Amino acid sequence: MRYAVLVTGPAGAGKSTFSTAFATHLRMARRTAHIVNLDPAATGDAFEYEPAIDIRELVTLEDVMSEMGMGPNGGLVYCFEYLLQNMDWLEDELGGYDEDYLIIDCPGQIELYTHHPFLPILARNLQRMGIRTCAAYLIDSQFMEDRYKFFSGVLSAMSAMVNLEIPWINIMSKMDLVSPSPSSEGASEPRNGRRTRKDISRYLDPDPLLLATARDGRVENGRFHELNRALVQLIEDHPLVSFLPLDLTSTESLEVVVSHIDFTMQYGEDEEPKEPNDLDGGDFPEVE
Ligand SMILES: Nc1nc2c(ncn2[C@@H]2O[C@H](COP(=O)(O)OP(=O)(O)O)[C@@H](O)[C@H]2O)c(=O)[nH]1
Ligand SMILES: [Mg+2]
Repeated sequence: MRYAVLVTGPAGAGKSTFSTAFATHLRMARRTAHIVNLDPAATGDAFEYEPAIDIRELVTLEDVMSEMGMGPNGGLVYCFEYLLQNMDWLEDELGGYDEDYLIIDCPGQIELYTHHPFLPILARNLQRMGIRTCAAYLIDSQFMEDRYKFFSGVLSAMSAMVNLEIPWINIMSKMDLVSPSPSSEGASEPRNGRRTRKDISRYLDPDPLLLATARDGRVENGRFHELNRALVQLIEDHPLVSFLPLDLTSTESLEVVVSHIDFTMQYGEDEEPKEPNDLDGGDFPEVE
């Protein structure tokens, strides 16, 4: 059985960094892992080691822009359409990998997740090739600095999730940047600009009331009140999205995320289905 994880999410979320750490982790556990780069705009030094398969061998954004006279956004869409028309190229490239774990590092154009059929078509093709596929959607922990930005991230994750009909997990990346303050544990609001565990858990398991309450004591803009209320209702009625915290400075945190991905794909079909380690996300326990 072959496995593939689509590593998705907006630009700068940490997809390439996570893909590399994930591959290194699997290799250290003596599992064969290969990185597949599907970002035609990735710069040469984006990876610590060479991707096994690289869309840039088929098409690069640079060439499309210079040869077709396209801008970066149109150029990217052209690149994906070109890849979809050349699925046999990908199939040939993938043909050499048996019994393996493919980590597919996707580009960050948000349109790809919300509007464009690229990822659903790609996922269907992988499944047709007999590759068991799941997706991980990353958002940057820095989104928690701005509730509106955070909820726009939540809504993008939801939209991507309903478009892509495969098993899915959401990851809050770069948790090393938001270590909770040990002295104010249990308090509900950040103190001295530091976040508390309870505060963080309201984001990992998104609490729609964060949207409804004013921040920094400022009065909410009345025009958006109704819209925010509708969004609160939507998220309450469809609690589809919660985030696993990922702190790449902690091996344990990476292990928890990997065990969830393994569980999502039921990795190792001959074994008993495994329960993921530490369902509550390790360092950031849920609160009632
Ligand atoms: N502090 C911190 N920075 C990170 C982490 N992961 C990625 N970054 C930084 O975030 C930026 C974007 O990362 P990259 O992996 O290229 O994001 P991508 O566009 O989603 O592939 C880079 O400057 C990385 O060094 C992390 O876990 N912690
Ligand atoms: Mg990248």
